Amino acid sequence: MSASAPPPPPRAAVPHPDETAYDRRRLRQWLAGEARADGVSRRALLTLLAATAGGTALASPSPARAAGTGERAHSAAGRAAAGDSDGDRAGAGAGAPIVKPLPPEWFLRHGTNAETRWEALRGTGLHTPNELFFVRNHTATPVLDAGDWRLRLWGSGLRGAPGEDRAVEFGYEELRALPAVTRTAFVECAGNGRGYYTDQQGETVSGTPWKLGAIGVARWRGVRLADVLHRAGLSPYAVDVQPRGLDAEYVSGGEDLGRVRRPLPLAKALDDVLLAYEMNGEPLPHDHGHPVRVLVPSWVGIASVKWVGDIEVSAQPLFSPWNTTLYRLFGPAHPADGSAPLTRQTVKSAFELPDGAAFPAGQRQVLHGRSWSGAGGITRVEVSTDGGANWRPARLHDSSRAGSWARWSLPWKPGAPGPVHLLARATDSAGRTQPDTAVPNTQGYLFDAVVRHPVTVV
Ligand SMILES: Nc1nc2c(c(=O)[nH]1)N[C@H]1C(S)=C(S)[C@@H](COP(=O)(O)O)O[C@H]1N2
Ligand SMILES: [Mo]
Repeated sequence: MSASAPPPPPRAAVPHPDETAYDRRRLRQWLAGEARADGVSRRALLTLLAATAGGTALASPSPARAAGTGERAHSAAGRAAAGDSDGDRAGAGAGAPIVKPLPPEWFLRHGTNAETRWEALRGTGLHTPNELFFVRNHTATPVLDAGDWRLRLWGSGLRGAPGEDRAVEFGYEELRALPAVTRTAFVECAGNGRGYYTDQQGETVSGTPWKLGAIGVARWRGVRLADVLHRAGLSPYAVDVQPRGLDAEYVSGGEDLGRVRRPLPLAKALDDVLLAYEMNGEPLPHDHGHPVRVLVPSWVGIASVKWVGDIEVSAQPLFSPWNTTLYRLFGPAHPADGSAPLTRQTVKSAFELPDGAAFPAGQRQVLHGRSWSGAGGITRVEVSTDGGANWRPARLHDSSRAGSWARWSLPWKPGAPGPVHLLARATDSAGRTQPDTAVPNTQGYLFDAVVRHPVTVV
């Protein structure tokens, strides 16, 4: 085995260029009074605008639609700089935030959230069993009845006479009667790996200090959002689609941000997004969005709104706290006033081992792990069993598949007793390789660096 070439220098986790351009256009439209931003302060939007080319020319903006609906006194931009928290406690609800059992040998607890332990995935297949799947709740799981559930589509992006109430409803059975599709996809929190910004890089970041367990891969079954939008009467003027959850309003730092909602550009909504009602062959479990959730393949988990109750289809661009002050990159390495909203996930790798796993010296082992990316399938994984000095290619057990992970393995005969770090470094079909260091951001999103996994040879 030989030392491989040094990995490429660290670079910012850059959002998709199309999304950057789209975001700028939307912000300029807001400035011209052509966009709605309920629940987002003018100040927060102006801060974002300052980063765009057109932003500087505009001293005295007057967003036509801000009054009445959205203009609450949020100091959201300031909060963004300080970093909002992925780990805030539930603002509402006295019961347990998560319904399913969370045995400590399977999960690490973080407030209203639960992270899957990687050692618990050893021996599981491509799909993460529902019982083991991580849970990320802004507040608490609402226990909903599919029989009472309705999905309401509404807004200026649906066809209808002016002044007419443009709204269409679907019941659960109506949705299930539409053509079904099945697809394997991960849901991964934008903050997955956040804890390593601190542990490996000494950065202070806000939010839940996830290790690498805020990801799961499932086989989702549901209907294409595109089919539902077309049935609802999509107008040629629609630009944004904003699903909203039925869970409680999210209160962060004393401010009520409203119910979880985040606009999707129409192009993505029409591409590969599902309204999922089954997960791994079972009705969607309560904690994962029962009866129906949005599933946005390859994008950050926040896009996959659980317990979806309504979808605004808008002819105007939309903003929410979840694509303005949250889920953008802030900090010195990023545009002065924040990146475009996060979309695709980064490349990561994890060993199916507990931290501090012990291996007998001189005994042949097989190390197992998985790698994944939001930009394509995994084409190559290299592993180092000596702290990064030497690298060997791992054997890939799954073919390269966008939106999923690839399992891999590598034989290892541990040498002399003592502590050692295991490292895995993946490359995806878009040519992205995990760097040694992730470019930090205040809220600790999109970690992508190689993780140094501590084990002991005994
Ligand atoms: N309604 C609603 N949808 C939501 C959330 C939430 O708190 N409420 N959390 C989001 C986030 S941040 C993530 S990472 C994923 C987590 O999905 P899971 O809990 O099924 O793993 O759901 C997303 N959808
Ligand atoms: Mo998340």
